[in-house]
Amino acid sequence: GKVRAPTHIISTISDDRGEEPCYAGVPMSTIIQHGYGVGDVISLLWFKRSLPRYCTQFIEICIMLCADHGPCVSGAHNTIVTARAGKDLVSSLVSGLLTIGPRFGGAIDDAARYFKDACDKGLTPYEFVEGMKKKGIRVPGIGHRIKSRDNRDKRVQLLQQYAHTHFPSVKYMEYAVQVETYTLSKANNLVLNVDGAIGSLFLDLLAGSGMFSKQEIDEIVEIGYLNGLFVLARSIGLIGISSDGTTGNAMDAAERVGREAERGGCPSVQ
Ligand code: Q5B
Repeated sequence: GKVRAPTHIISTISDDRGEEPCYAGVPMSTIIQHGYGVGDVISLLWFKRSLPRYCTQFIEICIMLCADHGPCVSGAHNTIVTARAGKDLVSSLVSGLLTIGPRFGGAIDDAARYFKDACDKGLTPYEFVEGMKKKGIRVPGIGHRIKSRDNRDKRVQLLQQYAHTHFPSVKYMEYAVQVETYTLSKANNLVLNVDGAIGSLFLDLLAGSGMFSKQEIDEIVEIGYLNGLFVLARSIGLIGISSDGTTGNAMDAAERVGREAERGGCPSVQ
């Protein structure tokens, strides 16, 4: 058969030089024979190691819970507009993905960074939150447009329940909850949001699994992998609405009316 041109790039993650591709040294056939899931594949390709099942299941839960959140959020809005304008799936998808950032879905890495720094330094929630305010920085992982003290985010509760049952320690998540208790004393919607829950719990996963050295944890938090969980997850929902968007079905009428009412009006995408 054809021989591939020699590569100029060496990957320490994927290797297709043998009979079958390997992910971090694990052959495809092993992945299938052992019944690995997408969480196992992510742990091999992003973290270059096999993680315990409770960790890979946590990764899968994050992806399932963040796959979609209705048509009113920035990403869905852009994807629907682009699809309705007649663009192809990839264009519609990326137009939505490009809205992911510090205010929408892309606060996981910063939540992990700031919660870790504050918790490791032993700052009280008051010291942490007021210190952030002085610097003019919103606390990443705190606040939501429609979720509040009386309308909790089910995703956050499900992640917390899973971690309480399966994680050896939830030290960082408990710190984030203490921060939330303080921010809720300032405003009703300053809840721990899904980005903050994932960011703090991923710190607990990294610290508690025994699979990462302290230096590796610092590197992972510094480099910033974790927003990738939201990007990957939300791509699932955006692909769904971009395929449906051309026919206009993406804006489910009941959901649109419901969220318009909750938000006091949202952009109408027809
Ligand atoms: N204030 C999320 O803002 C939002 C504060 C705060 C201190 C805070 C805001 C924020 C940090 C970033 C973050 C992830 C933009 C959110 C997500 C995925 C999603 C989305 C969905 C999905 C909401 C009003 C007043 C102002 C602010 C103060 C607000 N947040 N102070 N720390 N963190 N959070 N992002 O409601 O005195 O009037 O100037 O940036 O974690 O994206 O479903 O929608 O799955 O798709 O628009 O769940 O909280 O409020 O910006 O008008 O602020 O509250 O300083 O005070 P809002 P704003 P003042 S999860």
